[in-house]
Amino acid sequence: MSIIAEEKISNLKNFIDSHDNFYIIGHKEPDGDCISSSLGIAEILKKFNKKYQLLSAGPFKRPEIKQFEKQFTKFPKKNFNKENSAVIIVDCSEIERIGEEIAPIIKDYDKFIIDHHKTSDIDNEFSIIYPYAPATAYLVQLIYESFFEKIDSEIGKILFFGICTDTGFFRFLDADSSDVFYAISRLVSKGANPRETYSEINSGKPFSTRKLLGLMLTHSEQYFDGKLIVTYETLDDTKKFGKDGRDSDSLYQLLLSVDGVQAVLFVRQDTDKTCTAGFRSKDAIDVSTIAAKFGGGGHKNAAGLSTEGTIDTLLPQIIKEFEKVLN
Ligand SMILES: [Mn+2]
Repeated sequence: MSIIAEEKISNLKNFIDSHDNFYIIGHKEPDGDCISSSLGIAEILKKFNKKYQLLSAGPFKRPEIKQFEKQFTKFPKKNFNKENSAVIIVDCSEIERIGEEIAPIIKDYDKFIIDHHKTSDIDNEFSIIYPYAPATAYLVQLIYESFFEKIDSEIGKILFFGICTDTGFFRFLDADSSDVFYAISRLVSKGANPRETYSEINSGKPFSTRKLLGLMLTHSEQYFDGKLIVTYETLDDTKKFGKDGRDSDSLYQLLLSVDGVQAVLFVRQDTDKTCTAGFRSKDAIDVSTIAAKFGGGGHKNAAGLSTEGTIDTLLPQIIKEFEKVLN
């Protein structure tokens, strides 16, 4: 049983049939789901004897996707003719998120979108968008299986990796996800290895990211009887330990596991005058509305913003907004 309507599958089949060449592209700052979905679509196109180029604005910062970087280029190696070529966009519904340099290049081609982001309100014959799908790689698996029935072992492993990254290794899946587990079991029966994949995703991190994590934990403070935990990263912290990236996922995970916490706020001083903030929350608290008050946005339980200001001025303002919903 597939959550994807048959009509949607035949729309995609028609789209593939009516073009010879394809650009495949996902969002900038790619993650495992974005990369594995792109590779899954490439495999499908290969089986239909179509030409394709894998594009990504990068950067390939996450250690677990590094091994796939050489299969992607930032710009097309050669330009496909607009008459018989098209773009398939995965794990992304907004052209801006593809990257500002690449967006103008693909602008005039026919496009088909495969995505699971909640921000998307596109629903036409050139899209397969299911916001309740836990990963785009899961949608790509279902598409693949509807075209070819049995999945090949190599691509099965890659799609499994994509589903694992977006579901936090199944931690974000709810009780209603038996269909997802059935799909996963088909991948495991084809050779996908949960233990190896977990170790691939959770290793290779630079030591400095652990030191930075330590600083963030030391800076953290509780507010409103512990319902909110706040931490920050100064320019000095970044200089010391932040050059090789950070591990925000681990930070949020550690702080959200504290007894009584409902939301976590993280503010980073990016430049002398600008800050980035990240928000995470548990079920009831909607952090996207708080982020929106400062020009940001996102999902109910995960949001972010970039704005002018310093940690000293911005933090108290955001905490004040939290006070309204947490006190
Ligand atoms: Mn995704």
